[in-house]
Amino acid sequence: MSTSAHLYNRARFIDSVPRLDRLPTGPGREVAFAGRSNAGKSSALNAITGRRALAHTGKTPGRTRMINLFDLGEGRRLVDLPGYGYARVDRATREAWEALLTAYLVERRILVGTVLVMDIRRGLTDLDRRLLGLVADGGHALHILLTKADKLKRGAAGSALERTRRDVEEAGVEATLQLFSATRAIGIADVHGVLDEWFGFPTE
Ligand SMILES: Nc1nc2c(ncn2[C@@H]2O[C@H](COP(=O)(O)OP(=O)(O)OP(=O)(O)O)[C@@H](O)[C@H]2O)c(=O)[nH]1
Ligand SMILES: [Mg+2]
Repeated sequence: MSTSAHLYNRARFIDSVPRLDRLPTGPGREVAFAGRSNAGKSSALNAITGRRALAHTGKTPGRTRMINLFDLGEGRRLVDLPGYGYARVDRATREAWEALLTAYLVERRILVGTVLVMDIRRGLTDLDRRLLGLVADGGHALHILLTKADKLKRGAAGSALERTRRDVEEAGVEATLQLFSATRAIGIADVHGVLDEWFGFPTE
């Protein structure tokens, strides 16, 4: 357990919004979770907050279609963004989710950092690269979770981490990276440390 685990455990669902103009107004700090559909964003949020049923997860990709907001108090929020790249919906729907996600990342003024969630067994896809570009252009801090690390042996997981680190560097983007698993609770204290800084929670 990290010392700040209790701060994330207080997370409470606020709202699901289909449009940016429905987001809460006023001062605050938001940290967004983005990534391919089915990468494990909602599961990561549940593991980070220690709340198993906070964000809806599922076997069917495309579970998260709106912007879901979770309150940590004092205007601090965790944000579950719709996944991108899900092929099995019609094009108009997919484009609408991707437009919502893009608009959030580009326009949200109180966004303090983005967590890109990637399935460790897949490399960076074109859409991931587009997202890296968006985040870099916006000047936001970026942290990458290589999740489902439980699916690989330790050596293979380490190689995947190094490969992704190189790819991100070659894309000219600054980011921190780590191994993660929602099911085995790997890397939770590390991600708490990153979020603590972004949210301005006291660290020792
Ligand atoms: N083995 C393993 N499976 C995981 C892990 N995280 C998520 N999964 C599984 O991956 C699937 C997708 O997880 P979600 O958390 O719903 O993924 P998501 O990125 O929120 O998906 P969308 O909302 O559709 O974009 C589910 O079947 C999860 O149980 C993990 O760390 N390890
Ligand atoms: Mg989801």
